[in-house]
Amino acid sequence: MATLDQLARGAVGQLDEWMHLAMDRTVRLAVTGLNQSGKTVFTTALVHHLLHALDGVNLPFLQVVAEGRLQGTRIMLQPDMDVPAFRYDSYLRALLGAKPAWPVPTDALSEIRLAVRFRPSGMVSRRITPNATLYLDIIDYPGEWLLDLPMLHLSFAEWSAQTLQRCEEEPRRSLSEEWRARLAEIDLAQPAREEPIRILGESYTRFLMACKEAKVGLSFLQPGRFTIPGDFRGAPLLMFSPVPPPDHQGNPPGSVREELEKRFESYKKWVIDTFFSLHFNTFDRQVVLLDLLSAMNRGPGAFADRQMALEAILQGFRYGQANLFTRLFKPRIDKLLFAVTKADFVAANQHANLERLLRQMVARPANDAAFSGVEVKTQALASLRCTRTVVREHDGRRLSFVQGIPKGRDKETLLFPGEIPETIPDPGEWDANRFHFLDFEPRRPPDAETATPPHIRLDHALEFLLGDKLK
Ligand SMILES: Nc1nc2c(ncn2[C@@H]2O[C@H](COP(=O)(O)OP(=O)(O)O)[C@@H](O)[C@H]2O)c(=O)[nH]1
Ligand SMILES: [Mg+2]
Repeated sequence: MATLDQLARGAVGQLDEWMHLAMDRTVRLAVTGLNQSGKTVFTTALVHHLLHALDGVNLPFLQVVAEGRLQGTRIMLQPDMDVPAFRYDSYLRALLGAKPAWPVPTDALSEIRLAVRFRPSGMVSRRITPNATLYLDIIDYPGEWLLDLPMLHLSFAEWSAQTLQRCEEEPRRSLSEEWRARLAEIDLAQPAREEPIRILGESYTRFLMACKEAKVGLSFLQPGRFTIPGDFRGAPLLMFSPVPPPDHQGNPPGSVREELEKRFESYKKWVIDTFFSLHFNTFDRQVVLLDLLSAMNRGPGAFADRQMALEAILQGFRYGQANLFTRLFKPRIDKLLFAVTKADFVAANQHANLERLLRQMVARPANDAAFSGVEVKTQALASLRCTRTVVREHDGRRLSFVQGIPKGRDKETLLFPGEIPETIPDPGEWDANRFHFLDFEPRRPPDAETATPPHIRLDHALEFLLGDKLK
């Protein structure tokens, strides 16, 4: 039985929690983006720089640090028992090890909680609490899960028709051959049996995975969980496929077609219940990361597909409209950051154009969100800067190069990555290999034991996301 002392301590704990909530000192910051957009590295860097903010000069633009009010940051026990932990330690070990390596890719939601202690700047809050604590939960989740938003207001027949129509164009056309051959073979009116449905579902999943492969690099792949299944790999929910419209006999009860439709509907319901109601509704602030440069490497087709995927993802952040999303959920997100990651692929003088491109890509959702009172920022950043800009004369012109270790090599190389256009080029303006931005190996700073690794504008991002909560 609990002693009086324990009860009292419990009550104090609760009161403390309540005080924090009342004083608005808890923030749930969600980080999303498609596969490989840089979520894990961003979250790791964010945690690392906050933990080391007192050591040095790594976050000059974060006011609470610049004003000397930060007292320290600590990793806390995670609040949600049923959510995987964000493996900060192992990611950091990989990045800053003797032979630095990028973290192993992950494909599920994970979470980490920090407590940031600081001295409030205002007279009143200082009188109430000379020391304040901001509890910061950071949640990293796959952007692919948001790709399902447009499915939620489609019927199975509508979604099937749209998906099949997309398969009339290359590269989807060739990649979908095997799956479409199976569709042609299967009698959708026959009584449903597990095996043919599974074979069809697996074939459709293989098609999606082939579209996703690096050299094709398509992004608009629905259902999102088919490519990033998380815990539900192999469940019937993730085992269906779009189908052509029925002929005159319609949907006989108990048929394959009816079973597929049932799975589609339960997928929608499950996605809403598990992700949107359980997680998405609890986010206060959202970061959307975009790997614009790798998308440009893949050429106009893949780039346009990425833009379509982005539009779908951003439906979640289009407030103020009577869309399904706002009817289903009451989003409480009050700050939204769109960031192009890996800005260190290009020289510093190209960052302004990178930000311009980003602004064009997210103009509509950014405008809608801002109109509804959400604060929006767009910026370019590098969570872990792996190159430095070197300016050299070349044929009488001053050119900006980057110097770093390209992926797969072991020596520093000086490269001219090319220039970022001011606007998104029209499909006709992309000659073959117009863009060729290289990936880099993570670089260990020479004084890795003492110094924090370099970044680009991570402190600006932090000030935007948390500055007001650390006042
Ligand atoms: N040069 C550079 N590469 C980065 C940076 N952040 C991420 N990357 C690259 O992008 C890859 C994917 O990053 P990751 O954080 O795992 O992406 P996630 O799938 O969104 O979690 C990494 O393996 C790196 O190759 C960065 O700040 N600079
Ligand atoms: Mg990741």
